[in-house]
Amino acid sequence: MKAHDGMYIGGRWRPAAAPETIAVIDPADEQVIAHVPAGTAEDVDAAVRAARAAFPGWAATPPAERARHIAALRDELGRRAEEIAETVTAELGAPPALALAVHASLPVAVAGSYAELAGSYAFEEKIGTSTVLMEPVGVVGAITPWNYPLHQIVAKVAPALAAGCTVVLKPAEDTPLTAQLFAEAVHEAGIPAGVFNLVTGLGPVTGQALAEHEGVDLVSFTGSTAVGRKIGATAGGAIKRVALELGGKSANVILPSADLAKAVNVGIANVMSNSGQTCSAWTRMLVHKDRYEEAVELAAAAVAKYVPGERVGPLVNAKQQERVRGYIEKGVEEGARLVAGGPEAPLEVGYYVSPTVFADVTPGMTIAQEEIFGPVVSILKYEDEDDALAIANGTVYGLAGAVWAGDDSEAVAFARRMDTGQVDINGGRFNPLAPFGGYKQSGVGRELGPHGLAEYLQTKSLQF
Ligand code: TXE
Repeated sequence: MKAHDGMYIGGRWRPAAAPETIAVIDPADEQVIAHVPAGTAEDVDAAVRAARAAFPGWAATPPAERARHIAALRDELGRRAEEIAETVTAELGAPPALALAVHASLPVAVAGSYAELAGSYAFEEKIGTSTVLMEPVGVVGAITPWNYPLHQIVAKVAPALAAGCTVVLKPAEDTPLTAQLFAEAVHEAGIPAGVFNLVTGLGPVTGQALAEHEGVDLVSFTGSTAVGRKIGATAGGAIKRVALELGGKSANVILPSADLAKAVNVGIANVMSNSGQTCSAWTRMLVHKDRYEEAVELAAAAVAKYVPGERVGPLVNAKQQERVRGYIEKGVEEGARLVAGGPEAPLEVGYYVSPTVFADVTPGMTIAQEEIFGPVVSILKYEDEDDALAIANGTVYGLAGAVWAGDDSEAVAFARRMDTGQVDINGGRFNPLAPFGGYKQSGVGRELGPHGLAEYLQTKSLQF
């Protein structure tokens, strides 16, 4: 697979400071497909300097012109959709249809939304006798995960650029090729040198150097809660702005009046998509006791359609495969009833995990509390609405969720009581303008839409 052997810094591909490389592996066949440079603190420093140098010019560029640049980037990403999809399939293992329909397309929609917002956002407002200016925070250090390689990048870079910030990106070590394609698109779009910079490398080396760099004004991180906590502490110590998008354990609450078959089928599809490697996945299905067995049967039938190697891809790497299989073993050990799947790998080659459904899961079990990040659904039973709410809110996370009921207003009444950042009502629909982010330990700050743009701004009041 095509790969750059340098870093994209200051508008060109430059040799890395050290000769070490990272092997990129296709998780479907475990073969090495490329190598990219393993960045050091020296590379990070060069990238941050380039971003700092470009900041005054980009911040002073009129928003309408920044909008034109982001529109050019959107067009470039759209033009490269097939190449992007193939790359995501190669390094993440996403089935080709999903790679094209979601991994390559979603970022085009998000970039498009920021091309519009950059031009229409009120960067200045009157409050009483004062004028309040919304100014870019400065240099952004973006650290992204591998689960939606391009979406995670665009969800940070597009709003940062719209706000007038410049960026240094450290993408996940599992999926650096998509990040290199993104850098090529930035270049082709004619975005000025230094506004966007890319340093590939390992989390504890390159990522940490970026988070700690004193030339970075804001760190935007998406990944595990453990690393997020560390980055939050570092940023807090330096009085640096931070945005954290972390894990989830979202509840899919099916109220008694809901269309059960639809709620269960969509619920299973939601978790199976991307092999369960989605932070907002509805991994806990909550069903009323009177309809419980019916729901379990529907879930078992629904999951049978998700065949590993066809509709369901592998997990991203061997570590994640082991981790998810470990959770499945834990579920069995703690007494949950396995109704589909199990810990055995379904295919001999590739980091596959069997699509798995557990019934008789109780709220205190490990599989009902911790983020599994694989194709595993836990079905829990509730007595009444208050019990359902206590279960839904009873984890340290609060990222997303769903409520199904006979009508939207009943579902909305329940959703208002949920401690979570996003709730899909009777199925929901993706809206690139709606804020996305966590309550509780699911994170700090919001991505997407105007709320996502506001993360990259600081305010100045002019007093008259
Ligand atoms: O995440 P890491 P991992 C969750 C999910 C998954 C678990 C582990 O539960 O099973 O995390 O995944 C960089 N300083 N999510 O190990 O390590 C790293 O290089 C600075 C949820 O892959 O958090 C990568 O770019 N950066 C999730 C990014 O952090 C560091 C998406 C994420 O990797 C670093 C992914 C350090 N010390 C995993 N250590 C979501 N919220 O969508 C690592 N990194």
